[in-house]
Amino acid sequence: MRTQVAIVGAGPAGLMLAHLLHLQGIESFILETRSRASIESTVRAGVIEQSTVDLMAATGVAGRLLKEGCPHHGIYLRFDGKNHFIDVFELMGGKTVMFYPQHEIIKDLVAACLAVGGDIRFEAQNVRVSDFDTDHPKVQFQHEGQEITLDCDFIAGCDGSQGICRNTIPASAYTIYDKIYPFSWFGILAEAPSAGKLIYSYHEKGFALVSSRTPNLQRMYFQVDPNDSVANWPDERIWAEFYARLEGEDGWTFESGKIIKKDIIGMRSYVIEPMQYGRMFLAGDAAHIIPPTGAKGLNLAIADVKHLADGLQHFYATGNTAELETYSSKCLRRIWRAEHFSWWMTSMLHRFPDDNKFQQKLQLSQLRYTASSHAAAYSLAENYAGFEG
Ligand code: RFL
Ligand code: PHB
Repeated sequence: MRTQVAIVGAGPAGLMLAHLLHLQGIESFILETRSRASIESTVRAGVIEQSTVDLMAATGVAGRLLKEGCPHHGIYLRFDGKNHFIDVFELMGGKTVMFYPQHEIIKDLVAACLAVGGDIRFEAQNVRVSDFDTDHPKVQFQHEGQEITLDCDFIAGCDGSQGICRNTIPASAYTIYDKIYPFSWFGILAEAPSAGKLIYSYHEKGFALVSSRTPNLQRMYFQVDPNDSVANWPDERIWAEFYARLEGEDGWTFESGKIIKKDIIGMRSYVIEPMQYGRMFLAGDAAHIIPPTGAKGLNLAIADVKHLADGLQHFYATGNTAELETYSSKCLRRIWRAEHFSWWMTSMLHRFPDDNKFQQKLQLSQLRYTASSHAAAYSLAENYAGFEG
């Protein structure tokens, strides 16, 4: 079999790349290890930047997002027993973020791809990439009991943080920059009326986050020890922890409900440089991981594949690889800004095991400054809404 661009992974990066390439008349083929039902139901991101919304709208896949997504004018920082609003919409002159679940984006992009005859092989097994240091890369895999070899011009490694593409690049060809944080997030999905607010809470018992998915589905997180396990947290203990960390003098409160999902999410920063080797390009979580405090991962994945699609389009129009050669450096500017912002938010809002009272005073001072200074609030808003350059 043969295609122009073989895409490994049907996450936001792989699916959006296939969509952008299709619009340029470039053929692609997606391989995905999981089933369609599984990728269309896995709960992950929720906060979508304006630039992602705009790109989806400009390329005709934002119909449901614009109808069902929920624009958020800003975020609340909760400390000193009160909510402090950072009005992202006002500060950014109308630019803001939208709430729309990642798995709904996946559904929209899978549907768009299949509607134009795109090829997605779900439940592909034993996926291997090779020969990307030549002009004739290959992807081999098994599908429905058959061994298949796919010849292509380029490979896009969009296979997420646990994928195989990154690990096939010779170790001498890249540098890894990483950081592991000394805590994880305990996440829940609960059938409870949404608080209608996105609240990042700093508390002496540790960080908590109130988010939502739909008007009747609340997504919430709190910081736990990285060695903690879901089994240690019966529902009553979870709600008691949320109420303790979100208490305040302002009377703000939220409703508990039936918990339908619990998970523990590691907190890590990770960047590989460069994000390309020969004719293989890494995009999204395959190339970088961001702690979710900044709500950036999906948005970066979409920004990466826009650059990649532009480079490929230039190549197919001119036969020249100049644009493709700048892929990595173009992506990395935005990635490092997001890495810094997510690290900054994480550092300001979490309890660190080795923190002393001095550190905690600094965190509180930073929070008070951010909530009361126009310049500091503007900086948070600019990064939260998505800073491109
Ligand atoms: P994905 O989504 O992991 O997709 C990779 C796909 O590749 C498949 N795969 C393979 N396929 C073929 N062969 C192989 N060998 C393969 N190995 C893996 C996988 O099955 C999968 O389908 O990566 P992608 O496309 O780069 O997208 C990245 C985003 O998913 C991720 O950055 C976001 O979810 C991060 N994130 C958030 N990002 C935001 O922009 N806004 C948010 O509000 C936000 N909240 C979050 C988040 C991530 C979270 N977790 C769970 C880490 C909240 C959380 C809790
Ligand atoms: C979410 O809704 O899952 C969410 C929101 C904001 C974040 C991270 C995750 O910073």
